[in-house]
Amino acid sequence: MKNSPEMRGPALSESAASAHPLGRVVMVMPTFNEADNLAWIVDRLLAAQPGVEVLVVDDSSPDGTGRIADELTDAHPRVHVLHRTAKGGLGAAYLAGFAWALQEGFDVIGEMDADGSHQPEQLHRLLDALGEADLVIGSRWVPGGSVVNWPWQRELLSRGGNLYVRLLLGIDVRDATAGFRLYRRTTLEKIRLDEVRSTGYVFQTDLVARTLHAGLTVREVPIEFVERVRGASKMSGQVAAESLRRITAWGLRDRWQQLRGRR
Ligand SMILES: Nc1nc2c(ncn2[C@@H]2O[C@H](COP(=O)(O)OP(=O)(O)O)[C@@H](O)[C@H]2O)c(=O)[nH]1
Ligand SMILES: [Mg+2]
Repeated sequence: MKNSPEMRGPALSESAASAHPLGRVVMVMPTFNEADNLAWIVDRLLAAQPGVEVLVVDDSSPDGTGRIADELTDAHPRVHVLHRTAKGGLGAAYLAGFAWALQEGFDVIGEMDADGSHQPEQLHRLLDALGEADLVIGSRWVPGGSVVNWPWQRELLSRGGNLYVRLLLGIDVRDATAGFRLYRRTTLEKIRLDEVRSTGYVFQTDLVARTLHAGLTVREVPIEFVERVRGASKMSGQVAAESLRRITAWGLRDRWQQLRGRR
């Protein structure tokens, strides 16, 4: 069945205009079962960044997250929501959110989790860096970056995953899997989003690689990533398997093209 989104929220003309020199900014926030976190994180974001708007992309969460998002849109003109009909993965949710944001004319389109891991109070670090970049990543693995409350297995998975990405794809990004980001609208227009097939968390790596391949500039700024205290992670074996499969395939394709280019 097609996962057709349904929109709710005030008309954009009623929305507060962004005061940011880069133009209108929207943070796309995918949610699946984040009822205990959503209002808390959205309120923090609205307080930390007056002018920035929020698009919640909810995949019909059974715990009522979508209803909470509706209440937030009714209460705040800067909050919008896109309801999808089934859980389709993080990447699919972002693609739907980006399509909406591009159509609505936003100049800066961001990503952040709804579980509190990405702190709205640190978003200014990313905004400040976007003046000299086409994509800014809030990074755990550059000097000054950190992770709070991760078990060693999870840290190993993230560090190991990033090392694998760097080795196979040959890209010099320390935290290619991170999901606290800002894209210029022009970046998303250049990287052929219609060709993206990644549905899960590998979407993040996919988009960094596409940005670099397009000759655009990626900057990493340090952030403190705080592991969620409420609700459960949606990371799964299936999500990890898609990452491994796609990154390996991209790496092999690149090497093959290199070899053919040498002949
Ligand atoms: N709409 C949507 N959101 C998702 C999906 N999977 C994860 N998310 C959201 O993506 C963000 C990151 O997921 P999380 O479970 O915290 O991953 P972790 O931080 O890697 O453990 C959270 O806001 C989740 O609610 C999905 O399939 N659809
Ligand atoms: Mg999380």
